[in-house]
Amino acid sequence: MTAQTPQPPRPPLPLVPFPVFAEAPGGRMPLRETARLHGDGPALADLHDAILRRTGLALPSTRGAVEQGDIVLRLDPSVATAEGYTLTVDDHAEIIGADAAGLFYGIQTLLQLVQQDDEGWSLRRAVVSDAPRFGYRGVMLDVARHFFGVADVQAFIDRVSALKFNHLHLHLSDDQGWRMHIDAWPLLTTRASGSSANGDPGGFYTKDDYRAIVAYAASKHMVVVPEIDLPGHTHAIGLAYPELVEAPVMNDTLLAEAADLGQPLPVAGEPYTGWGVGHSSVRIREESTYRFVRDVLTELAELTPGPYLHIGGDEALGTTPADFASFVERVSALTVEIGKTPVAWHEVGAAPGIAEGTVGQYWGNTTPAGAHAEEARHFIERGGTLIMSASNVAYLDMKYTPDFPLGATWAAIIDVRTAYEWEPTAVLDVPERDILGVETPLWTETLRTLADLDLLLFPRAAAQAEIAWSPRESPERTWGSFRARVARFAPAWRHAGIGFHPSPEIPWAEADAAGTPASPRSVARGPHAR
Ligand code: TNX
Repeated sequence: MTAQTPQPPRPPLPLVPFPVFAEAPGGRMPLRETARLHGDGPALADLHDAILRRTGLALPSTRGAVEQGDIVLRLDPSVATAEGYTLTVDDHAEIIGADAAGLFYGIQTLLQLVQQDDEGWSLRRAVVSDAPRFGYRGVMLDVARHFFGVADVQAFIDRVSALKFNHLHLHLSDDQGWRMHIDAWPLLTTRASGSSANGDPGGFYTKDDYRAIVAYAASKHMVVVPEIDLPGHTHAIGLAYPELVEAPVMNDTLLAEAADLGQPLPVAGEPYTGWGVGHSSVRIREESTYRFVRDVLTELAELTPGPYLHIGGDEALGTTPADFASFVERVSALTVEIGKTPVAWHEVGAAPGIAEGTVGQYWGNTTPAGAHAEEARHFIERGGTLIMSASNVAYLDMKYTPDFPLGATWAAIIDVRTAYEWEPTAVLDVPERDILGVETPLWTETLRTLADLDLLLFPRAAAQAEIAWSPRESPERTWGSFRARVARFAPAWRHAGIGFHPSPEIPWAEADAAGTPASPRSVARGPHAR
């Protein structure tokens, strides 16, 4: 036997979310303009376009024999469970998807192996096999507090689908504005969509706009989950149809915050531009309200191929428990009747008779307060499941640091480490089978542009993606491993024009020195004040 010099452990491959299995044999496969792509369908076009965007190489496709340096895409349901794939990079690269989504995710992983050094572009050699932990991996975008047009939403989809998120929850209505055209109630868009938080201009989606978002999302294997927030968060409806809403009801927090922030209080029939919550409600005892809700949900369901309709239910602070229960019981049943699975914020679990199978979205703390845990568990008792969005770790509109220029602080200050170190099954101590998945919400009271969204999303959305996708027991599911891996995303993010927050918690510079030089076109955007 010859004595072996112990080798330092190789750093993990720079992959986020980290796969179920990923080995780095070391070395590289050059990526040259002579490489060819094998495969067909949308995955082939995705791969071609993504490599072009990242490297400038326009690789041709071929039906010929596989040669060194080529990239092969194929489907084989036996390689993994749903959305899974295998990937090897050796003298050629091969991705085998268990299904079309798996192929798409294999491509996203392959793109994370792209590097550039003195010898040009290459792929790190790798052996990967992978499939998600949770079937529901969501991101919520609040397009009500500030409106984001179709192009911005598509750019948002590009960003989060690359991290293997597969549900896009669109918060389409709130006190500050209504964002979805409804044929049966046309004044919603002519009278209730022009406003936003802070007095900024609003906007709305035509049905074609919404279809375009749904189709684009589907092309990136994302399901749109539309939300109409009811019975509260409905001040804007009153700008169009005053007979559907109650007069504003003030609460102490609203009054204190409005005074503190110098924001106006809600006035019936006028656009609400502050950030306060809990002051509005539709009229729960009027039949016309249910005609309205039925029309809106029916039209939305017709445009939505995914299984879910989110009916809101949060912060109905001016509504009695009995009225609230009767409303959400009726509306959850109506949603089922329309053929969709209702999703609702966890407060809806306070109603004894919510429709069976309703999915609850938990937004309380990782140490649940008051009745939150009980309300959330009631969804499970009614045959439903839970989406975990614990606000003190998963709310990406919270500031990274107390003095961060954008974002809120009410739930917590969420630095990158806090966003990374939480476990969805531990929050309410429920078994994994009762958890549909994880969602990271981005509320937009303080966010007006795609650049604002980027700053709050990156790098924390990468942390949430790993919680949603990677196995709990993986040796790389540690903060130390994550921060080293995510640091290596900086060049690709800069190249894609993503102005991430250069948090000092992440060793960006070391990763830059160790690997890929930044593209000359790139711009690092730091936090920016208005
Ligand atoms: C709470 S938690 C809300 C939203 C706000 C957000 C701001 C929950 C379901 N609702 O109405 O936009 O806080 O962080």
